[in-house]
Amino acid sequence: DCGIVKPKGYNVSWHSNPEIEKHHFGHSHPMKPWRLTLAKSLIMSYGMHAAMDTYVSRPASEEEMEDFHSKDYLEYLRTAKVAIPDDSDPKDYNLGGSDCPIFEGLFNYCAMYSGASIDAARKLCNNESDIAINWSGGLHHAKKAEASGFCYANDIVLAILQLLRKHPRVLYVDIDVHHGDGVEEAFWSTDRVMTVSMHKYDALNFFPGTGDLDRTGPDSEGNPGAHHAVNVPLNDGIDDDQYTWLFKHIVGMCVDRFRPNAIVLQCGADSLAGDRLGRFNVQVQGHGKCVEYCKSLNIPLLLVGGGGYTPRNVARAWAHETSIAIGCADTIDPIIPKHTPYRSHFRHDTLFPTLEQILGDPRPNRNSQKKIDEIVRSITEQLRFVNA
Ligand code: ZLV
Ligand code: CA
Ligand code: ZN
Repeated sequence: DCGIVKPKGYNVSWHSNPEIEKHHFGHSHPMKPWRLTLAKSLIMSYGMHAAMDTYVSRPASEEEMEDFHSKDYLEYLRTAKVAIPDDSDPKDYNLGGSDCPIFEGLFNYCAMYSGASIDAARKLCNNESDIAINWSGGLHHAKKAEASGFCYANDIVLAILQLLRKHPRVLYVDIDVHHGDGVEEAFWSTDRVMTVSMHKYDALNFFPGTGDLDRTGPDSEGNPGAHHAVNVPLNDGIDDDQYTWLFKHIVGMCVDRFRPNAIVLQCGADSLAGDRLGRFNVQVQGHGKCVEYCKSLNIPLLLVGGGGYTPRNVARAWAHETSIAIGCADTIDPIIPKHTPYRSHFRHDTLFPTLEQILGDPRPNRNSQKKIDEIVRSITEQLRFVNA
């Protein structure tokens, strides 16, 4: 144990369920729920659980999931039969292809990660938590009646709907390398949720192909949602300095103009350097700075996971970010404790396995200062129309 204690007068809740980690999308599928086991192994071996209120989450009820999803889609999801993924014919609800295969226990998996996000949001609403964490959530592509990009139920939308029962305004921020299209679409026409996504953008060659700078909300000026979608389209290879500067600058402006009562941060770890599907050069430290900045705002904060396809780095990032939430990031030993289960998985890149991540082959940085300046100028202009 590393002598970590509960911060006084500050509550962090951690919502998880080992059942979730047992699900498999298929052997060649990049989404590995097992990465959650690895993250939990780090969090527990550092003794961080002692500093949090820990909850074994329960599955969401179908009724709770109907807050966003259609009855017929949920019915299909619940009864879908396991089959070999086949991309050759059009799918009902986009289910059963290679991105969104039908696997054993699929509905239970969805209900479990959704239940954890809903519970986490309720803890914030009751003032029982200052920060609530669900690393198994963050599945931002799912639509009302459609699976998309490894996401079947949108736990983020369900959690935000809980927060809106109490809070007038919720800010959603998404640092997954992919565009948070499902959450953006769900709240496209309301001024009660502002969505911000930073992502690799390439309309033709990178999933999902949406999220350009000029997609700011409904075009009709009378629509309350106008100007409430913020998109930060980036190119390959962005580094820690550029990324964290942009994050703080843009989220800072959004908070000033929108004055949110709660923040949901999707911490997709596929924005890290060396990710199997990602394109960025963000380090664990830079990724964590985004969490640290949101915490420093002193607004109820929900942290969810998301993408992340190099499991050892996903575990590093989410363990580091848990330590930021409980306030012990500066005091824990970066060398991973000897007794950590699966410790050998972290030996891959260094002699002593550490929490800090080592870059793989650095990707050339394709983000010019000129492009960064243009993004900031455009979003500054957009936010002049937002007045909360
Ligand atoms: O991290 O997929 O590019 C949140 C998240 O944001 C595609 N899908 C779709 C569009 C046409 N395709 C191709 C179908 C690919 C089928 C299987 C893979 C299998 C092996 C390795 C990589 C992929 C893959 N799929 C890479 N990118 C995709 C994307 C979906 C990305 C979802 C990101 C989810 C959890
Ligand atoms: Ca994103
Ligand atoms: Zn992603």
